[in-house]
Amino acid sequence: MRTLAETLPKEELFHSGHPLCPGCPGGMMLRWITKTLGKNSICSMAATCMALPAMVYPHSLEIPCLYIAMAPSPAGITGVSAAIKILKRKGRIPADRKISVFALAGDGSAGDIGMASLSGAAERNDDGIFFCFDNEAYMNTGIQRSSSTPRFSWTTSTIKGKPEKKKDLPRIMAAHDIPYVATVSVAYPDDFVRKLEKARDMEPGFKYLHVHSPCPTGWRFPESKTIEIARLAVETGLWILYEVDHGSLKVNFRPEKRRPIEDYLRPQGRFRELSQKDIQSIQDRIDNRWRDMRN
Ligand SMILES: Cc1ncc(C[n+]2csc(CCOP(=O)(O)OP(=O)(O)O)c2C)c(N)n1
Repeated sequence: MRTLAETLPKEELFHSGHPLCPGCPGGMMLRWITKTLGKNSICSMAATCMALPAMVYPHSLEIPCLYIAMAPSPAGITGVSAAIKILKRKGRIPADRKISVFALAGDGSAGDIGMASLSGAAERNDDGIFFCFDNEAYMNTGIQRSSSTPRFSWTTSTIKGKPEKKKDLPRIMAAHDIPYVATVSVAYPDDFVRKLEKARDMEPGFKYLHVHSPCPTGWRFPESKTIEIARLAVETGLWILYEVDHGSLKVNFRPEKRRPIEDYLRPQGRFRELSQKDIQSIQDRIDNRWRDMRN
């Protein structure tokens, strides 16, 4: 079987020297996205850590980007894909040219500030791929809690741990009945790229990919451990890799024996204050969720 490195184009459209933090999973994600979607793509970029390679000079992202406010990155998909349609109709660009339109936003944009815009673009089934880079807080402005921050997690605005639960954005997006929703992880690149290729090659419509993105800076773990933490999230069953293809749900990876959630929580400084009771309550939630995912 060919490895991912053999399958993807050699050409790099995301370059080294970028301003992302050491150990940031966003660098890997941007490489896979740009290699899979190619030069003929346009990004609608919200204010997020991911915008830094696109806007800080010299740019490390070699594809056209609209750098727009936090809320309207999904509306960027709407506008750009409508413009492409009109330009094709007028013959200004070849009708058969495949141009991938995508939006990139953090969990704060996608789940909080831009949620109405995201829901609107999904309900209209506008043509593009939306990536939620979920590092579970507003990282770019100093690690403030978002609706995607998990319960009990330390952030600079929840210094005693966040009392509320994490919003389940992929499930909310699946409820929009769009052609494709998938959860992905930077520790599973083959699964990531396969799902992205599927979204790219599908009929026009709104596709949503939710990227679990461990952040060494905000989650308080050493920068060499990003992939390890990402893998532990999947092996403990906390982060479930699944896809909803035209309404049909499929779990893509079922750990043979789920590791205890403590293995994932303990290496992260943001969960340092958790009691055994808190840990057990997280374990119970995971067990319940897997019961729902039996089929
Ligand atoms: C409406 C609005 N509020 C606040 C900001 C300031 N701001 C810029 S980036 C950012 C953090 C974004 O967090 P998230 O969307 O989770 O992405 P991350 O930085 O974690 O990648 C904030 C709050 C903004 N640009 N616009």
